[in-house]
Amino acid sequence: MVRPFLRREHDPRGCVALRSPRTQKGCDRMARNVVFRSRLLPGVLAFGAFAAFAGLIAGCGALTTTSTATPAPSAATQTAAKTVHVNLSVLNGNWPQFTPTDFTVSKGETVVLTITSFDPGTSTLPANFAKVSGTVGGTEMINGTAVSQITPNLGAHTLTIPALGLNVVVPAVAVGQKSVTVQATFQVTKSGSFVWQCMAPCGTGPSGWSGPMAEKGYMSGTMTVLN
Ligand SMILES: [Cu+2]
Repeated sequence: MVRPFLRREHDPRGCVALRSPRTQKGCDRMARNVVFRSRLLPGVLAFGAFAAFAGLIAGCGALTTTSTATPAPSAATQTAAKTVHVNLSVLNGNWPQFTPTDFTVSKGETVVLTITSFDPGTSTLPANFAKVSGTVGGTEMINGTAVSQITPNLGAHTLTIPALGLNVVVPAVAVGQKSVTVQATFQVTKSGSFVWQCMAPCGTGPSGWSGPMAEKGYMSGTMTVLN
């Protein structure tokens, strides 16, 4: 296969005919180069074909891996990560007192707020603060029963954040009971510092707005919402 190729290219132009030692040496070198190229070329082509085929296989492999490597998180995981529980108590000392009064949640979370009150004292609620607002479904659970409002004169306290339209109502502990449990669920969609206040006149003085209603750490506090 090589020889006809050599003869056709070089012999008619005089390599064989001119045969001086110098030209013969050049002819021999040209012949070797042609032989080398003619042997090398099929190898190069074969390797190129192999590389292209291997690249194709690798490409297919990469494509398959990409399509299956990022599974979406399940809805259950997302919900679990966003729910947070906040537990407060209302103590019945000389002055009624929420504890703690300050708490922190994060923006985007669903807050399950549980308030356990030990206070049997009643404080008649202003009518608009006897209604639950700003919670999921506009209700709260009182001892396991969903309610949207209470009878104003059975109230004791509220946890009210005017800036968020949130009003959670805490009734007085019923006669014969040790405590009452209120559970309210709400979502926080804004970050920042939100002051809450009890809107029942549960303090001292003629208006009920002195004493614990006027001093920090009893009937008001701060909900911090981290971004
Ligand atoms: Cu109060």
